[in-house]
Amino acid sequence: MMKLIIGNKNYSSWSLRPWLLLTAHGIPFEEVRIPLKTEHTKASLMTWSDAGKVPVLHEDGLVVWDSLAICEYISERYLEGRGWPEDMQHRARARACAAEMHSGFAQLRESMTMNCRATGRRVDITPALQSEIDRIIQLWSGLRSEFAEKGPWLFGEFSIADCMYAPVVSRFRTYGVEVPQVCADYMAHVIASEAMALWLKQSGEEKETIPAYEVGLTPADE
Ligand SMILES: N[C@@H](CCC(=O)N[C@@H](CS)C(=O)NCC(=O)O)C(=O)O
Repeated sequence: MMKLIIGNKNYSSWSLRPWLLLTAHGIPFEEVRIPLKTEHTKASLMTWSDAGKVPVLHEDGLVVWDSLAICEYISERYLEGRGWPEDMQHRARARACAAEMHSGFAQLRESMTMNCRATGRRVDITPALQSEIDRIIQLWSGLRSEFAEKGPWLFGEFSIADCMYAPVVSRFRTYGVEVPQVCADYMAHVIASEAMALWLKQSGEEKETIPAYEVGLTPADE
C-alpha cells in the first residue's frame, strides 16, 4: 500500500498538505510518522528519502519527496486530475496560488510556526509579516467572493490550493490574526471539515514538544 511519511502532526505544515488531500478524498494509505528534531530524526528521514525531509510518498518503488509534487501525483494517479479545478483558467490560477505558497511567505513560516494545539498565542507583527498576511487575505477574499456560489473552498470545490493554505488557516487561528468575515468563514469551513478536524484532533493527542517551534506569548505570559 502507498505510504506517506510525515512529521509531527502538531508542527509539520508541509506534511499536512498531501495528508489532507489523501484523507479528504478517502484514498487509502499507510501513515508513517517521524517525530521531528529528535536525535534519531535525520537518520530515520534518510531511510525514506535522500532529501531527508517530510513529507515523502512511497508507492511501488516510486519515491516522491516534496509536498506539492506529492499532491500533483495523487491528483494524476487517483483523482483523474480532480485535485485541481476543472476549468483550465481556474486550474492555472489555483496552481499559481499553490506555487505562491510553496515558494513564498518566508516571514509567516519563520515567525508563525505551525503549532496546531496552541491557543491564544501572539507574535510581533512586523511590517514584513503584515504585508504577507495582507497578501493572503487579499487572495482568500478575492477567491471566496468570486467562487462563493460554486462552494465553500477557495475555488468553490475542494482543491490542492486549499491543502496548500490549510497550514496558514491553522496559523491564523493559533496567533489570532484578524481577518475579514469572508476569510473567517473560509477558515471556519476548513477547520470544521472532516479531514482537517481529524488532523487537529490527532495533533492534540501528540505528546512531543519542540521548543524551537513553540513561538508567541499567551496573555498570561506577558
Ligand atoms: N519542499 C519540501 C519541504 C519539506 C520540509 O522542509 N520539511 C521539514 C518539516 S515540516 C523537514 O522535513 N525538516 C527536516 C528536519 O526537521 O530534520 C516540501 O514541500 O515537502
